[in-house]
Amino acid sequence: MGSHSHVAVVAFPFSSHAPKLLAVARALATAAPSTTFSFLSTADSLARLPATAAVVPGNNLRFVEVPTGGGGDDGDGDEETPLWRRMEMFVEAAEGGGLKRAMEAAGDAAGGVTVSCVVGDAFMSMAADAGVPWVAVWTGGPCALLAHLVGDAIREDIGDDNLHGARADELLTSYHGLGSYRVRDLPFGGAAGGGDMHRVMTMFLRRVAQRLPRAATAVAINAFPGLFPPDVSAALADALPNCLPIGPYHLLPGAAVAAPNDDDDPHGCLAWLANRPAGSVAYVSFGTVAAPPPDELRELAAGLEASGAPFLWSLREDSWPLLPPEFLDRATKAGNHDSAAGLVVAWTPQAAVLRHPAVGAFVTHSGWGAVVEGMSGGVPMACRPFFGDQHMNARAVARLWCFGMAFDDDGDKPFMTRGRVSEAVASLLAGEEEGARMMRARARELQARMVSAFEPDGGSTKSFHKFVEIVCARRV
Ligand code: U2F
Repeated sequence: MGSHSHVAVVAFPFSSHAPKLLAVARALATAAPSTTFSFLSTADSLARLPATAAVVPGNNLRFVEVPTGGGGDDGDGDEETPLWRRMEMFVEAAEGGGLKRAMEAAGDAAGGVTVSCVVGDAFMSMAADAGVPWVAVWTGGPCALLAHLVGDAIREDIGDDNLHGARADELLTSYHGLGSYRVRDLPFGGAAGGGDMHRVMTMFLRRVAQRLPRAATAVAINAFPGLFPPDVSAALADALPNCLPIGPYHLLPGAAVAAPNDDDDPHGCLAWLANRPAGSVAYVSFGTVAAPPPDELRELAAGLEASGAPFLWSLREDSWPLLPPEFLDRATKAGNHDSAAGLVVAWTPQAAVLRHPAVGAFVTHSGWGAVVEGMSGGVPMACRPFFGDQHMNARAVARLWCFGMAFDDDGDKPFMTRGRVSEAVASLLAGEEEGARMMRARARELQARMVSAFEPDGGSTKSFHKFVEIVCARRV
């Protein structure tokens, strides 16, 4: 580790990717105080990070803007341009020299110390051509990465349009590490935003799958060693150079941003939870992209009310008009008083919410961030997957780790019906049946394993040391 090395950490500035990369950047800067770290993202994505995001003990983390690729005012904050197109333009610009120029600018800003390693979101696979070692960070479900790595072979075998066809329930036993998953769980179908988003995501992920094995120096995954069965870890280790389970990223020492005030809990969720008994509240969130269709949203709302449990629901405001009439009034009125009903807000400090003792169940889209945050809170989950890795993640929650359940896709019925929701919530929170008790016990067990992974000789600690060594190695 030299006193003059300079590492660029490159974010993918959409959905929740940048905060996840920031957690890795902060942990690196904390672990290697004599190395300079430049965190590269678009102006808009940097502005969305907490005000204290760059504050680390060694004062060795700085933020550098990369172009949005939109030209003129067509920035990544431009709501007129669809998300898929903003992603496409951003990646095209980064591929076309934008990333290289931003790295040069970072070097100039660091007093002429050129970048000697790039740690980048795996989606920024053009970093492979930056002329310095590329250490990739995968933010999604590790098994989905495995599926993408052999995606072309699977597509040839099953056909792109057949995920829900005759072979939908077939187990992927002929693919190393994927034998617990069904064809229907594969991360290739659908995407929020329809056909164009699907096309763009498929293109990105194919490039990632081609470049990672050949060009990356190491690949970090957001899991702790031993979370997955040995065949999964072996398949990842075979396919990728230095595959390092250093996660969950949000638990790495130094990763969390210190909150100087209530900025990160503008709706007072933690204070609301403080008045609720332990394990009594259902927390509901579908992440930053997924949105249940209107009829399903109403079923979910009715199911939450029918469960009789207090609930905290993170729901983007554009969906509020879709809720049943008077639902919000009813929920908030009762929620303001005592134990009944709930609180609906546009944003929560989710990781802290899930660690709060009052939260006893999590209804989620099973994005990978949600899964590891649920685990770190020891909270059993009810999964309603939408697209990408979410089906595989839901399957793993319900069948591999058994700390939750997945709403089934019956084809004609919505995944979440009023009856299913109320039954799932009541059962996860306080069901006395064997299955429910087991899920709660498994959630606590996984939480404890996660804590041990970060002890001084724990698996994530050791992987992270190796990660730091690779990233900060002196290069001539
Ligand atoms: C995409 O994921 P999402 O952004 O939809 O979902 P998550 O991986 O679960 O991450 C969401 C993050 O946003 C935070 C939450 C997670 O860290 O704590 N958050 C919050 O703080 N407050 C809120 O009210 C709501 C969310 C994709 F859709 C997934 O399938 C992929 O697995 C994921 C990979 O990065 O990207």
